[in-house]
Amino acid sequence: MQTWSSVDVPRLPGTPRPLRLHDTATGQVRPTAPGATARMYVCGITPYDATHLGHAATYLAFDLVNRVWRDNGHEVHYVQNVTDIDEPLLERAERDSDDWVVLGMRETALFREDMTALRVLPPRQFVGAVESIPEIVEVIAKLLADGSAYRADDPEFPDVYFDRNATGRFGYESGYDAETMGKLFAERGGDPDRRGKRDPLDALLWRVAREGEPSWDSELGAGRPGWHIECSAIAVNRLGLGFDLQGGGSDLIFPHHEYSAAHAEAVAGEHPFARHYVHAGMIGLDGEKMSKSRGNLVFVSRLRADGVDPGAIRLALFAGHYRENRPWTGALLTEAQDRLARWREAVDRPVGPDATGVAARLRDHLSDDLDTPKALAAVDAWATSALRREGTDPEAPGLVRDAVDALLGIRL
Ligand code: 5CA
Ligand code: ZN
Repeated sequence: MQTWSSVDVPRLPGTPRPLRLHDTATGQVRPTAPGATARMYVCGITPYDATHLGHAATYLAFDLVNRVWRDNGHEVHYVQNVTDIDEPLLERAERDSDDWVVLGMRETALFREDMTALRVLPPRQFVGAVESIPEIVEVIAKLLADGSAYRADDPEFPDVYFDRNATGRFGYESGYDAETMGKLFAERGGDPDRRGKRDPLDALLWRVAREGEPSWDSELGAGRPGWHIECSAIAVNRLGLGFDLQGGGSDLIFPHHEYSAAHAEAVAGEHPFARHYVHAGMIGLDGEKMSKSRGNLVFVSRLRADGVDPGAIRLALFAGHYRENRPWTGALLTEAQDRLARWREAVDRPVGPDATGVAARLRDHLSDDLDTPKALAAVDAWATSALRREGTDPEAPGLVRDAVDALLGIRL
């Protein structure tokens, strides 16, 4: 699939700080330790509706990871998928008498536009599930061949399932107990009651064709892939095993990232799938998680159409910590618009207080598990001082402009 267009990132003077991030698998904030090229996979959208502020918050968090790594001199090999075939997409197309292919293409195009407007650095590879079916089939065939997968005991629909105990490590990524796993598996696309499975928590790898459903011919028989194997195959085939970061919202901790990891580790006989599992909190609206299925959505494209500066959307979402579940409110946006105006006014001055400390504090806070509230406060302090006409450094406004651009992705 075509990715979106890139934006220039200014290089900053001074000393970058290596990035530490919270890792779900260990429950700790640990240093990331990428080589010359940092390797990141972030789960992409299921394109049946427009990008809402929850999606945006998640992609913006990983955009900060990308920016901090680049500041540290790493190349970033960033891969993102698009789940352009899955149950929710088919259901929405059916509901609206739409063609699922056209629906997916339309929403993916809008997503690219939203990401471009938000100045999110694009993935190097933006990969659809449909275009990846041959490579996904290859991985499933390997899992079947080595006994990590099996056919459901159902002569009519012998779907392929993953034996969740194939690696002997199942559960290490989420750390959830059996009860939580059972509940989340059922809630988030799993099929615990499906007849013919060996264990209720075994996950679907290949769904044999049903009448009226899209399917692809393959050595597994006609059918379509399950969800977790999609990300597992797309990630490992581009980044290799043991890549630096697997990311997404916290609703993907289980089952999605647990199984993606288990599938890949079972095929390779190696551990781990990713060295960090990083999860963004959920953005809510009116007391509930913002979600397409609930319909309580604020779309990025709607705000853009209303003339909201995408920089203000960034600031509104960065006002809270990425790992916290937090609500979207009108007040949050108004405060962000005020802050953006203040910062712009401050950097538009010909001189200001010395700004080397601002760049250093931005780096300190962002490298500490993306502490954006403190990073914003550091810029606030400089802007307040500049607007009080303190400082006479002619370099300062330009340095703040570059630091906010490079590290927060906001053009002042
Ligand atoms: N296609 C799959 C991942 S492979 C999927 O989850 N798609 S999605 O469109 O439902 O979500 C896209 C990304 O946005 C995921 O990382 C998801 O965790 C995140 N996300 C969804 N809702 C919210 C929310 N309310 N707040 C924060 N992030 C969210
Ligand atoms: Zn995924």
